[in-house]
Amino acid sequence: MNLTKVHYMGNEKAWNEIDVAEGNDVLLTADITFEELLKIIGDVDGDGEITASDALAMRKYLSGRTTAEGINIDLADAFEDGRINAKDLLVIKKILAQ
Ligand SMILES: [Ca+2]
Ligand SMILES: [Ca+2]
Repeated sequence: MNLTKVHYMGNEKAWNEIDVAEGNDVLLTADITFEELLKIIGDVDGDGEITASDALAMRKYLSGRTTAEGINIDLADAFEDGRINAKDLLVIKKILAQ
């Protein structure tokens, strides 16, 4: 198999979490380009959709159990006032309740 270019729909972090099975070693040396998942405001954990785990990640951040590096800080400002606080969690909860 002569696989040299791979286009992966996801970020590098997600790619690195994939276990490459035996015989697919070519994937380890291929030239990989990454396609970032759609950026959705409120997608705090950055998996491409808004779920209960985003509200959880937000709660952890607000309570100090997660640092800004642990979440997708650019997408956490759901209330869009430039600050990350309880209002953003409220917006995420409203989205989840829809
Ligand atoms: Ca998410
Ligand atoms: Ca905010």
